[in-house]
Amino acid sequence: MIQKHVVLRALFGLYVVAGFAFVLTGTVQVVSAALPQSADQELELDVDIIKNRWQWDPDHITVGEGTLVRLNITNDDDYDHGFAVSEFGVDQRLPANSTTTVEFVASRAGDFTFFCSVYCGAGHFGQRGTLTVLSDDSDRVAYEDGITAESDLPIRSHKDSVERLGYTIAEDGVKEFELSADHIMWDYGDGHVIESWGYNGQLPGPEIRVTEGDTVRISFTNKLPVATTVHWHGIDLVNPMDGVPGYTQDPIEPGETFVYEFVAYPAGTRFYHTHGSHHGDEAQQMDMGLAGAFVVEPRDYQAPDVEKTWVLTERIRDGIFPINGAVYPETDPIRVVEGDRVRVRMINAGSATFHPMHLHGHQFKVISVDGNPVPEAAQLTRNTLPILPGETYDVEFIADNPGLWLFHCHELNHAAGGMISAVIYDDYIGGH
Ligand SMILES: [Cu+2]
Repeated sequence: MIQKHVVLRALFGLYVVAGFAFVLTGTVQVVSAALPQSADQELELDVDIIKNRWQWDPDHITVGEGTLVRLNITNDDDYDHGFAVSEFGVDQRLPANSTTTVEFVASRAGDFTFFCSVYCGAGHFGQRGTLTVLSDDSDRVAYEDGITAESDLPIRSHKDSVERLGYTIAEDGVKEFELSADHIMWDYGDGHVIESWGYNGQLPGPEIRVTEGDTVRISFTNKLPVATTVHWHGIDLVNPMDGVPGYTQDPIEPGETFVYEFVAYPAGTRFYHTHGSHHGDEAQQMDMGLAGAFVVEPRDYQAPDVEKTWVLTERIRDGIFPINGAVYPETDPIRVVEGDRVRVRMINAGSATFHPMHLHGHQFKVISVDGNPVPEAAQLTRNTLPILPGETYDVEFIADNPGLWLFHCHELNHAAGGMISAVIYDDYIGGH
């Protein structure tokens, strides 16, 4: 597991800049800009960039508020990176094959993203980590101390997941759902168990499926150690229910419940996902698992013979690209019989990368884009379809070529990271 926590809250007494001298040796550079007058704690930490993987190690650093943070960052890549934390005005180039020291004071509490600020290739946009700055007096300190040992969290996998979220019909006819965001350890099925945040304790969250025009009431409880929100992606709802922190609502604090109520419109493959506690942490919350499908069926819905919903997500720092919370070969295949009409609803709920989804042995028609039906004359016939973050596509094909056929992401690093499923014909005997 790459994710590590480094917690330091020791008191070092008054730190005075003038009292320090830095030794310059070899490729170590010292950045002395923006040194503080004083800080009551300090943390010196070695950070590595894992070679050719666009990952920080550690990728989660926890410090107390007011700490002078000194990071000795080693970049063994043959290309430059950068280290930036926008909120603290830190942006430092990290030249290739060298160690650079970056200093700043973590002057206020919260979760902050540190990221690569120099474009460096394929993994650039995923090269992120989290700096958690704990305020000394918050309840969160005690809470985080309690869960820093990751083994305290329940370990779950796609085998524990429910496919669809059940509901009750209230006296006023509204469909009522209970949703929570939970802190768990998630097993993607490849032996790696990763600290995650999931709706109702699973990745992705359970599919919510309703009929167009239904009024839905979703009682959401935040059981995370951080504030969050829920956004209903692609639904034309009333503005106060849109789930954007600081814009349509206050962030939902740990332990709080917020009730979302809206009319499900228009029909189509939509999804729900965190919008973070502010604009800066949405990506982190998404990639830790806070997304699920929201399918609105039209009133006259004619279900195909076989229907699948795939939520495509990413844990870039861990090299994991799951389908419905599992990596190949743990992913569920699509089981068909010859002649079936098969619909796959694909949702890219990752924060950064696109997925050219490719089906072997068949052509499919793209029947919906972002949930909205494509007129028949305009439906493209394809076998590979790129899906950008935030997009959804419904594709349909006729099972007319018996066999065992892969259906996978053709960004082959993603395939290697698990984004592979298959179409399997019942009774087919053959192959290797
Ligand atoms: Cu991909």
